[in-house]
Amino acid sequence: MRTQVGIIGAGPAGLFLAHLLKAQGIDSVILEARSRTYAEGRVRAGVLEPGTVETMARLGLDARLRREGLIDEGLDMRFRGRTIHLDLPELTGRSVVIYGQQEVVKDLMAARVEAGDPLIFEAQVTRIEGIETESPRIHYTEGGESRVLDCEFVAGCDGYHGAGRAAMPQDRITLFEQVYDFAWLGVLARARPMADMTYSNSDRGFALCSRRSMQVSRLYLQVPVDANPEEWSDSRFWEELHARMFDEDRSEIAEGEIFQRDLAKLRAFVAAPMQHGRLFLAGDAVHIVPPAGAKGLNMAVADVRVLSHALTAHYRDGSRTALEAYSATCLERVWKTVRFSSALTGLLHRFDEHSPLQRNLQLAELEYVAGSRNAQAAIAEQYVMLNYLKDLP
Ligand code: RFL
Ligand code: PHB
Repeated sequence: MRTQVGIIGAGPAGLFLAHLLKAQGIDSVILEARSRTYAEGRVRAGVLEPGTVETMARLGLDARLRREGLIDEGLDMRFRGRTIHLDLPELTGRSVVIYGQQEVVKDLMAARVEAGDPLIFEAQVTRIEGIETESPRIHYTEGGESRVLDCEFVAGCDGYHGAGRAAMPQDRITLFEQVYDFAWLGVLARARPMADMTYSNSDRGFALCSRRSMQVSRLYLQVPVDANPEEWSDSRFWEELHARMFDEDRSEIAEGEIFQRDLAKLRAFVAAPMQHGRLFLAGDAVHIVPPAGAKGLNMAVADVRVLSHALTAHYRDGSRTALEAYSATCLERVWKTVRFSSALTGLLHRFDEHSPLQRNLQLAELEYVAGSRNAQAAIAEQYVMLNYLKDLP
Protein backbone atom coordinates (compact mmCIF):
# COMPACT_ATOMS: atom_id res chain seq x y z
CA MET A 1 0.00 0.00 0.00
CA ARG A 2 1.17 3.53 -0.77
CA THR A 3 -0.02 7.03 0.16
CA GLN A 4 1.22 10.59 0.42
CA VAL A 5 1.02 10.97 4.22
CA GLY A 6 1.07 7.92 6.51
CA ILE A 7 -0.67 8.84 9.76
CA ILE A 8 -0.09 6.75 12.89
CA GLY A 9 -2.94 6.98 15.39
CA ALA A 10 -6.65 7.82 15.13
CA GLY A 11 -6.90 10.10 18.15
CA PRO A 12 -7.80 13.75 17.67
CA ALA A 13 -4.37 14.61 16.15
CA GLY A 14 -4.44 11.89 13.47
CA LEU A 15 -8.11 12.29 12.59
CA PHE A 16 -8.00 16.08 12.28
CA LEU A 17 -4.82 15.84 10.20
CA ALA A 18 -6.42 13.38 7.77
CA HIS A 19 -9.48 15.62 7.31
CA LEU A 20 -7.41 18.80 6.92
CA LEU A 21 -5.18 17.14 4.31
CA LYS A 22 -8.15 15.77 2.40
CA ALA A 23 -9.64 19.28 2.23
CA GLN A 24 -6.44 20.24 0.35
CA GLY A 25 -6.53 17.21 -1.95
CA ILE A 26 -3.72 15.33 -0.13
CA ASP A 27 -4.13 11.57 0.40
CA SER A 28 -3.42 9.83 3.67
CA VAL A 29 -3.86 6.47 5.36
CA ILE A 30 -4.51 6.26 9.12
CA LEU A 31 -3.20 3.22 11.01
CA GLU A 32 -4.82 2.76 14.44
CA ALA A 33 -3.70 0.08 16.90
CA ARG A 34 -7.07 -0.23 18.66
CA SER A 35 -10.55 -1.23 17.52
CA ARG A 36 -13.08 1.42 16.54
CA THR A 37 -15.27 0.58 19.57
CA TYR A 38 -12.35 0.99 21.95
CA ALA A 39 -11.17 4.27 20.41
CA GLU A 40 -14.70 5.72 20.44
CA GLY A 41 -15.27 4.76 24.06
CA ARG A 42 -12.18 6.32 25.65
CA VAL A 43 -13.40 9.02 28.04
CA ARG A 44 -11.02 11.95 28.23
CA ALA A 45 -11.15 15.63 27.44
CA GLY A 46 -14.21 17.80 27.25
CA VAL A 47 -13.28 21.43 26.74
CA LEU A 48 -12.89 22.77 23.21
CA GLU A 49 -11.22 26.14 22.62
CA PRO A 50 -12.66 28.37 19.86
CA GLY A 51 -9.79 27.39 17.52
CA THR A 52 -10.83 23.72 17.77
CA VAL A 53 -14.54 24.50 17.32
CA GLU A 54 -13.81 26.66 14.26
CA THR A 55 -11.64 23.93 12.74
CA MET A 56 -14.53 21.46 13.03
CA ALA A 57 -16.84 24.04 11.46
CA ARG A 58 -14.46 24.72 8.55
CA LEU A 59 -14.26 20.98 7.87
CA GLY A 60 -18.07 20.75 7.89
CA LEU A 61 -17.89 18.31 10.82
CA ASP A 62 -19.71 20.36 13.43
CA ALA A 63 -23.39 19.47 12.89
CA ARG A 64 -23.68 17.41 16.10
CA LEU A 65 -21.33 19.70 18.00
CA ARG A 66 -23.64 22.63 17.27
CA ARG A 67 -26.64 20.62 18.49
CA GLU A 68 -25.15 18.94 21.54
CA GLY A 69 -22.15 21.07 22.59
CA LEU A 70 -22.64 23.21 25.69
CA ILE A 71 -21.30 26.74 25.56
CA ASP A 72 -19.34 27.42 28.76
CA GLU A 73 -19.06 31.07 29.67
CA GLY A 74 -17.86 30.79 33.26
CA LEU A 75 -14.75 29.49 34.96
CA ASP A 76 -14.88 29.43 38.76
CA MET A 77 -12.07 28.89 41.24
CA ARG A 78 -12.82 28.22 44.90
CA PHE A 79 -10.61 28.55 47.94
CA ARG A 80 -11.23 29.30 51.63
CA GLY A 81 -14.94 28.77 50.92
CA ARG A 82 -15.08 31.67 48.44
CA THR A 83 -15.52 31.66 44.68
CA ILE A 84 -13.63 33.64 42.05
CA HIS A 85 -15.92 33.86 39.03
CA LEU A 86 -14.31 34.46 35.63
CA ASP A 87 -16.83 35.65 33.05
CA LEU A 88 -15.12 34.44 29.87
CA PRO A 89 -17.06 36.50 27.28
CA GLU A 90 -16.66 39.62 29.38
CA LEU A 91 -12.92 39.06 29.91
CA THR A 92 -12.02 37.68 26.47
CA GLY A 93 -14.96 38.20 24.11
CA ARG A 94 -15.04 34.41 23.61
CA SER A 95 -16.11 31.24 25.38
CA VAL A 96 -15.32 27.51 25.25
CA VAL A 97 -17.55 24.58 24.29
CA ILE A 98 -18.05 21.42 26.31
CA TYR A 99 -18.20 18.42 23.97
CA GLY A 100 -16.60 15.11 24.93
CA GLN A 101 -13.39 14.10 23.15
CA GLN A 102 -14.94 10.73 22.33
CA GLU A 103 -17.80 12.56 20.59
CA VAL A 104 -15.27 14.49 18.48
CA VAL A 105 -13.51 11.21 17.70
CA LYS A 106 -16.82 9.51 16.77
CA ASP A 107 -17.78 12.37 14.41
CA LEU A 108 -14.39 12.43 12.67
CA MET A 109 -14.21 8.64 12.34
CA ALA A 110 -17.75 8.42 10.97
CA ALA A 111 -17.03 11.09 8.33
CA ARG A 112 -13.80 9.35 7.31
CA VAL A 113 -15.40 5.90 7.05
CA GLU A 114 -18.48 7.27 5.23
CA ALA A 115 -16.26 8.93 2.61
CA GLY A 116 -14.51 5.57 2.08
CA ASP A 117 -11.12 7.02 3.01
CA PRO A 118 -8.57 4.64 4.52
CA LEU A 119 -8.66 4.27 8.31
CA ILE A 120 -7.35 0.86 9.35
CA PHE A 121 -8.22 -0.32 12.85
CA GLU A 122 -6.29 -2.91 14.83
CA ALA A 123 -3.19 -1.99 12.83
CA GLN A 124 -0.30 -1.68 15.26
CA VAL A 125 2.75 0.17 13.94
CA THR A 126 5.94 -1.59 14.96
CA ARG A 127 8.67 0.28 13.12
CA ILE A 128 9.30 3.24 10.81
CA GLU A 129 12.08 3.04 8.29
CA GLY A 130 13.85 5.61 6.09
CA ILE A 131 12.66 8.85 7.65
CA GLU A 132 15.76 10.54 6.26
CA THR A 133 14.86 9.46 2.71
CA GLU A 134 12.05 10.65 0.39
CA SER A 135 10.18 7.36 0.72
CA PRO A 136 9.76 6.30 4.34
CA ARG A 137 8.05 2.98 5.16
CA ILE A 138 5.77 2.22 8.05
CA HIS A 139 5.76 -1.41 9.25
CA TYR A 140 2.64 -2.60 11.04
CA THR A 141 0.79 -5.75 11.98
CA GLU A 142 -2.83 -6.38 11.10
CA GLY A 143 -4.64 -9.58 12.04
CA GLY A 144 -1.31 -11.21 12.93
CA GLU A 145 0.19 -10.38 9.48
CA SER A 146 3.12 -8.02 8.93
CA ARG A 147 2.37 -5.25 6.44
CA VAL A 148 4.04 -2.16 5.00
CA LEU A 149 2.74 1.30 4.14
CA ASP A 150 4.95 3.28 1.75
CA CYS A 151 4.55 7.03 1.99
CA GLU A 152 6.15 10.40 1.34
CA PHE A 153 5.72 11.76 4.88
CA VAL A 154 4.99 10.14 8.25
CA ALA A 155 2.87 11.83 10.92
CA GLY A 156 3.36 10.33 14.39
CA CYS A 157 0.01 11.09 16.04
CA ASP A 158 0.15 8.02 18.23
CA GLY A 159 0.21 9.39 21.76
CA TYR A 160 2.76 9.21 24.55
CA HIS A 161 3.54 5.48 24.20
CA GLY A 162 3.51 5.40 20.38
CA ALA A 163 6.00 4.31 17.74
CA GLY A 164 6.41 7.80 16.26
CA ARG A 165 8.62 9.37 18.90
CA ALA A 166 10.51 6.07 19.32
CA ALA A 167 11.61 6.38 15.67
CA MET A 168 13.30 9.75 16.22
CA PRO A 169 17.10 9.50 16.45
CA GLN A 170 17.53 9.51 20.21
CA ASP A 171 20.67 11.65 20.08
CA ARG A 172 18.78 14.40 18.23
CA ILE A 173 15.85 14.71 20.58
CA THR A 174 15.72 16.35 24.00
CA LEU A 175 13.07 15.26 26.50
CA PHE A 176 11.75 17.61 29.18
CA GLU A 177 9.57 16.00 31.82
CA GLN A 178 7.96 16.54 35.19
CA VAL A 179 5.93 13.72 36.72
CA TYR A 180 3.54 14.66 39.54
CA ASP A 181 3.15 12.42 42.57
CA PHE A 182 -0.63 12.68 42.56
CA ALA A 183 -3.32 11.73 40.04
CA TRP A 184 -6.88 12.65 39.04
CA LEU A 185 -9.69 10.25 39.78
CA GLY A 186 -12.32 11.10 37.14
CA VAL A 187 -15.93 9.95 37.17
CA LEU A 188 -19.04 10.35 35.06
CA ALA A 189 -22.27 10.59 37.05
CA ARG A 190 -25.93 10.80 36.13
CA ALA A 191 -26.35 14.02 38.04
CA ARG A 192 -27.35 17.59 37.18
CA PRO A 193 -24.06 19.50 36.72
CA MET A 194 -23.11 22.77 38.36
CA ALA A 195 -23.80 25.82 36.20
CA ASP A 196 -20.12 26.75 35.75
CA MET A 197 -16.91 24.79 35.45
CA THR A 198 -15.63 24.92 39.03
CA TYR A 199 -12.09 24.20 40.21
CA SER A 200 -11.42 24.08 43.95
CA ASN A 201 -8.30 24.29 46.10
CA SER A 202 -9.15 22.96 49.54
CA ASP A 203 -7.05 21.75 52.46
CA ARG A 204 -8.20 18.22 51.52
CA GLY A 205 -6.91 18.55 47.94
CA PHE A 206 -8.06 19.63 44.49
CA ALA A 207 -11.53 18.99 43.04
CA LEU A 208 -13.16 19.88 39.73
CA CYS A 209 -16.81 19.88 38.65
CA SER A 210 -17.33 19.84 34.88
CA ARG A 211 -20.10 18.38 32.75
CA ARG A 212 -20.89 16.46 29.60
CA SER A 213 -24.59 17.32 29.26
CA MET A 214 -27.37 18.78 31.34
CA GLN A 215 -27.83 15.30 32.86
CA VAL A 216 -24.23 14.09 33.13
CA SER A 217 -21.54 15.54 35.39
CA ARG A 218 -17.82 14.98 34.84
CA LEU A 219 -16.08 15.22 38.22
CA TYR A 220 -12.48 14.91 39.35
CA LEU A 221 -10.65 14.53 42.67
CA GLN A 222 -6.92 14.76 43.32
CA VAL A 223 -5.84 11.35 44.70
CA PRO A 224 -2.53 9.53 45.35
CA VAL A 225 -0.97 8.04 42.18
CA ASP A 226 -1.49 4.51 43.47
CA ALA A 227 -5.21 5.02 44.25
CA ASN A 228 -7.57 2.31 43.06
CA PRO A 229 -10.73 3.79 41.47
CA GLU A 230 -12.71 0.72 42.56
CA GLU A 231 -12.03 1.63 46.19
CA TRP A 232 -13.92 4.88 45.67
CA SER A 233 -17.53 3.89 46.30
CA ASP A 234 -20.22 6.36 45.22
CA SER A 235 -20.80 7.52 48.80
CA ARG A 236 -17.10 7.99 49.51
CA PHE A 237 -16.68 10.00 46.30
CA TRP A 238 -19.65 12.31 46.96
CA GLU A 239 -18.65 12.94 50.55
CA GLU A 240 -15.15 13.96 49.53
CA LEU A 241 -16.39 16.11 46.64
CA HIS A 242 -18.86 18.04 48.83
CA ALA A 243 -16.12 18.66 51.38
CA ARG A 244 -13.56 19.85 48.83
CA MET A 245 -16.10 22.11 47.10
CA PHE A 246 -17.04 23.75 50.43
CA ASP A 247 -20.58 22.36 50.04
CA GLU A 248 -20.78 21.21 53.65
CA ASP A 249 -24.56 21.06 53.83
CA ARG A 250 -24.64 19.10 50.54
CA SER A 251 -27.17 21.49 49.03
CA GLU A 252 -25.23 22.65 45.99
CA ILE A 253 -23.84 19.62 44.19
CA ALA A 254 -26.45 17.15 42.95
CA GLU A 255 -25.57 13.48 43.41
CA GLY A 256 -26.40 10.61 41.07
CA GLU A 257 -25.22 7.19 39.98
CA ILE A 258 -21.52 7.04 39.12
CA PHE A 259 -21.24 4.93 35.96
CA GLN A 260 -17.59 5.30 34.97
CA ARG A 261 -14.33 5.78 36.87
CA ASP A 262 -10.82 6.39 35.58
CA LEU A 263 -7.46 7.41 36.95
CA ALA A 264 -5.19 9.86 35.08
CA LYS A 265 -1.57 10.33 36.03
CA LEU A 266 -0.29 13.87 35.72
CA ARG A 267 2.79 14.91 33.81
CA ALA A 268 4.27 17.80 31.88
CA PHE A 269 6.35 16.59 28.95
CA VAL A 270 7.89 18.07 25.82
CA ALA A 271 10.11 16.37 23.22
CA ALA A 272 12.06 18.72 20.97
CA PRO A 273 12.41 19.07 18.07
CA MET A 274 9.02 17.80 16.88
CA GLN A 275 10.37 16.62 13.51
CA HIS A 276 13.25 14.79 11.88
CA GLY A 277 13.63 14.18 8.14
CA ARG A 278 10.19 13.21 6.90
CA LEU A 279 8.79 12.27 10.31
CA PHE A 280 6.60 14.85 12.05
CA LEU A 281 5.18 14.38 15.56
CA ALA A 282 1.94 15.95 16.80
CA GLY A 283 -0.26 15.88 19.89
CA ASP A 284 0.43 13.67 22.91
CA ALA A 285 3.19 11.87 20.96
CA VAL A 286 5.39 14.90 21.52
CA HIS A 287 3.91 16.86 24.44
CA ILE A 288 1.70 16.23 27.44
CA VAL A 289 0.23 18.79 29.78
CA PRO A 290 -1.28 18.18 33.21
CA PRO A 291 -5.06 18.27 32.65
CA ALA A 292 -5.85 21.44 34.63
CA GLY A 293 -6.66 23.99 31.94
CA ALA A 294 -7.98 21.32 29.55
CA LYS A 295 -5.40 21.90 26.85
CA GLY A 296 -4.21 18.54 25.46
CA LEU A 297 -6.75 18.05 22.72
CA ASN A 298 -6.66 21.70 21.70
CA MET A 299 -2.86 21.62 21.39
CA ALA A 300 -3.07 18.49 19.24
CA VAL A 301 -5.52 20.19 16.86
CA ALA A 302 -3.35 23.31 16.61
CA ASP A 303 -0.26 21.17 15.82
CA VAL A 304 -1.92 19.39 12.92
CA ARG A 305 -3.29 22.64 11.55
CA VAL A 306 0.30 23.91 11.33
CA LEU A 307 1.41 20.59 9.82
CA SER A 308 -1.35 20.40 7.20
CA HIS A 309 -0.65 23.98 6.21
CA ALA A 310 3.06 23.16 5.77
CA LEU A 311 2.36 19.95 3.80
CA THR A 312 -0.07 21.85 1.58
CA ALA A 313 2.62 24.44 0.77
CA HIS A 314 4.99 21.58 -0.09
CA TYR A 315 2.55 19.77 -2.39
CA ARG A 316 1.18 22.95 -3.97
CA ASP A 317 4.38 24.82 -4.86
CA GLY A 318 7.27 22.70 -3.64
CA SER A 319 8.04 25.08 -0.78
CA ARG A 320 9.83 23.48 2.17
CA THR A 321 9.97 26.63 4.32
CA ALA A 322 6.88 25.95 6.41
CA LEU A 323 7.74 22.24 6.76
CA GLU A 324 11.22 23.06 8.01
CA ALA A 325 9.77 25.57 10.48
CA TYR A 326 7.07 23.16 11.78
CA SER A 327 8.73 22.33 15.10
CA ALA A 328 9.82 25.90 15.87
CA THR A 329 6.39 27.25 14.92
CA CYS A 330 4.64 24.79 17.23
CA LEU A 331 7.05 24.83 20.15
CA GLU A 332 6.55 28.49 21.00
CA ARG A 333 2.81 27.87 21.54
CA VAL A 334 3.44 24.46 23.13
CA TRP A 335 5.74 25.90 25.81
CA LYS A 336 3.24 28.65 26.61
CA THR A 337 0.55 26.02 26.99
CA VAL A 338 2.71 23.76 29.18
CA ARG A 339 3.53 26.80 31.29
CA PHE A 340 -0.15 27.70 31.73
CA SER A 341 -1.25 24.15 32.57
CA SER A 342 1.64 23.71 35.02
CA ALA A 343 0.92 27.07 36.68
CA LEU A 344 -2.77 26.23 37.08
CA THR A 345 -1.80 22.82 38.50
CA GLY A 346 0.52 24.54 40.98
CA LEU A 347 -2.13 27.05 41.98
CA LEU A 348 -4.96 24.59 42.57
CA HIS A 349 -3.52 21.34 44.02
CA ARG A 350 -2.29 20.31 47.45
CA PHE A 351 1.37 19.34 47.42
CA ASP A 352 2.57 17.05 50.23
CA GLU A 353 5.99 18.63 50.05
CA HIS A 354 4.66 22.16 50.58
CA SER A 355 5.79 23.85 53.78
CA PRO A 356 3.25 26.05 55.61
CA LEU A 357 5.00 28.99 53.97
CA GLN A 358 4.43 27.59 50.47
CA ARG A 359 0.78 26.83 51.27
CA ASN A 360 0.33 30.45 52.33
CA LEU A 361 1.97 31.68 49.14
CA GLN A 362 -0.48 29.60 47.10
CA LEU A 363 -3.45 31.05 48.98
CA ALA A 364 -1.99 34.56 48.62
CA GLU A 365 -1.87 34.08 44.86
CA LEU A 366 -5.54 33.07 44.85
CA GLU A 367 -6.33 36.16 46.97
CA TYR A 368 -4.48 38.27 44.42
CA VAL A 369 -6.45 36.75 41.51
CA ALA A 370 -9.68 37.31 43.46
CA GLY A 371 -8.92 41.02 43.72
CA SER A 372 -7.39 41.75 40.33
CA ARG A 373 -9.34 41.98 37.10
CA ASN A 374 -6.05 41.97 35.20
CA ALA A 375 -5.00 38.68 36.78
CA GLN A 376 -8.42 37.21 35.99
CA ALA A 377 -8.21 38.43 32.39
CA ALA A 378 -4.77 36.82 31.97
CA ILE A 379 -6.09 33.44 33.17
CA ALA A 380 -9.26 33.71 31.05
CA GLU A 381 -7.30 34.67 27.93
CA GLN A 382 -5.01 31.65 28.26
CA TYR A 383 -7.89 29.31 29.11
CA VAL A 384 -9.77 30.31 25.96
CA MET A 385 -7.27 31.44 23.32
CA LEU A 386 -3.84 29.91 23.88
CA ASN A 387 -4.10 27.62 20.87
CA TYR A 388 -5.83 30.06 18.54
CA LEU A 389 -3.81 30.32 15.32
CA LYS A 390 -4.84 33.66 13.96
CA ASP A 391 -2.24 33.67 11.17
CA LEU A 392 -3.39 30.42 9.57
CA PRO A 393 -6.19 30.32 7.00
P1 RFL B 1 -4.41 10.10 21.61
O1 RFL B 1 -5.81 10.55 21.81
O2 RFL B 1 -3.75 9.38 22.70
O3 RFL B 1 -4.42 9.19 20.30
C1 RFL B 1 -3.31 8.42 19.92
C2 RFL B 1 -3.81 7.23 19.14
O4 RFL B 1 -2.69 6.50 18.64
C3 RFL B 1 -2.96 5.11 18.80
N1 RFL B 1 -1.66 4.41 18.84
C4 RFL B 1 -1.18 3.67 17.81
N2 RFL B 1 -1.69 3.37 16.61
C5 RFL B 1 -0.96 2.57 15.78
N3 RFL B 1 0.25 2.06 16.13
C6 RFL B 1 0.81 2.33 17.33
N4 RFL B 1 2.02 1.83 17.65
C7 RFL B 1 0.08 3.17 18.23
N5 RFL B 1 0.32 3.64 19.49
C8 RFL B 1 -0.75 4.37 19.84
C9 RFL B 1 -3.75 5.04 20.10
O5 RFL B 1 -4.52 3.84 20.20
C10 RFL B 1 -4.62 6.28 19.99
O6 RFL B 1 -5.86 6.03 19.35
O7 RFL B 1 -3.46 11.32 21.21
P2 RFL B 1 -3.74 12.67 20.40
O8 RFL B 1 -4.47 12.39 19.11
O9 RFL B 1 -2.44 13.36 20.36
O10 RFL B 1 -4.78 13.49 21.30
C11 RFL B 1 -4.40 14.03 22.54
C12 RFL B 1 -5.58 14.02 23.51
O11 RFL B 1 -6.15 12.74 23.53
C13 RFL B 1 -5.16 14.43 24.94
O12 RFL B 1 -4.22 15.46 24.89
C14 RFL B 1 -6.35 14.91 25.78
O13 RFL B 1 -7.26 13.88 26.04
C15 RFL B 1 -5.87 15.52 27.10
N6 RFL B 1 -6.97 15.95 27.96
C16 RFL B 1 -7.69 17.09 27.70
N7 RFL B 1 -7.41 17.85 26.63
C17 RFL B 1 -8.17 18.95 26.33
O14 RFL B 1 -7.89 19.65 25.34
N8 RFL B 1 -9.27 19.31 27.10
C18 RFL B 1 -9.61 18.59 28.20
O15 RFL B 1 -10.63 18.90 28.83
C19 RFL B 1 -8.80 17.46 28.57
N9 RFL B 1 -9.10 16.73 29.64
C20 RFL B 1 -7.32 15.15 29.07
C21 RFL B 1 -8.39 15.58 29.90
C22 RFL B 1 -6.66 13.96 29.34
C23 RFL B 1 -7.03 13.22 30.44
N10 RFL B 1 -6.31 12.01 30.68
C24 RFL B 1 -6.95 10.76 30.56
C25 RFL B 1 -4.89 12.05 30.73
C26 RFL B 1 -8.78 14.85 31.00
C27 RFL B 1 -8.08 13.67 31.28
C28 RFL B 1 -8.49 12.91 32.52
C1 PHB C 1 -13.38 17.87 31.55
O1 PHB C 1 -14.53 18.33 31.38
O2 PHB C 1 -13.10 16.68 31.33
C2 PHB C 1 -12.28 18.77 31.99
C3 PHB C 1 -12.56 20.08 32.31
C4 PHB C 1 -11.53 20.93 32.74
C5 PHB C 1 -10.25 20.43 32.86
C6 PHB C 1 -9.97 19.11 32.53
C7 PHB C 1 -10.99 18.27 32.11
O3 PHB C 1 -9.28 21.24 33.28
